[in-house]
Amino acid sequence: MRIDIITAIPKLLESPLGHSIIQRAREKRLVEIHIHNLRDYATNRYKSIDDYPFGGGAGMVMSVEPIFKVIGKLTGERKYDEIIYTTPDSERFTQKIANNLSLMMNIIILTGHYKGVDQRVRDHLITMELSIGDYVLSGGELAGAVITDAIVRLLPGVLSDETSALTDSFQDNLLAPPVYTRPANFKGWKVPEVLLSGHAEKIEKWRLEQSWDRTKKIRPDLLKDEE
Ligand code: 6GU
Repeated sequence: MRIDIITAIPKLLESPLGHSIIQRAREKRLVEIHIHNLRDYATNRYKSIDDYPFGGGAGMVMSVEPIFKVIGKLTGERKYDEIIYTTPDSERFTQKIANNLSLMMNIIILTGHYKGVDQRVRDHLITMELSIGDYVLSGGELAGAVITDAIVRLLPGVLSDETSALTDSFQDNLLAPPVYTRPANFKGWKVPEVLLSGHAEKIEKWRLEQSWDRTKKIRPDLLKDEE
């Protein structure tokens, strides 16, 4: 899979996508992640990528020209399955969407910044808009990193234990059960007896119960919408 990320602040994405599991996936060539600096595509002599909003109002608006230029260059090189724009006023990103995107060959993620992007970008260039939750970030860059991370860890071979992505919270609309490691007794804080029993069936049953109880208590909404 290939992911092209277009951003005004490349540094905000390079670090989160340059370490640990995602970095190893890149080194193993399981994914290609290319980060493009929008400023390199500025068309005027001031190298600006934003401007004042028509009609007045606070904040700057990301201009259509540089975005058109970089997306045009990329789509001229290969076909893209989705061209995504990160913005809080859009559909909520979920595990289901991550699963779907992880099956694609090539995607572009345009990360929003400033007061927003010229609406013509959204109308004519973007195929999908995603928000990562009901709160406002100072920019869409971190949202782009979150979405990329959630996709890449699902790609075959990225996680060492093939089943571990399948047992994540949300994959079956249940929160994950608690986990423990040594020591079995730390200052009197004991690990549940069943986990030390070696009885695989009982352990599985306990984990499922824990998942259910935690979901009912913390996220009952997940039990309702079986999407
Ligand atoms: Cl995608 N962008 C911004 N700026 N804030 C957000 C978001 C995106 N998703 C949740 N909050």
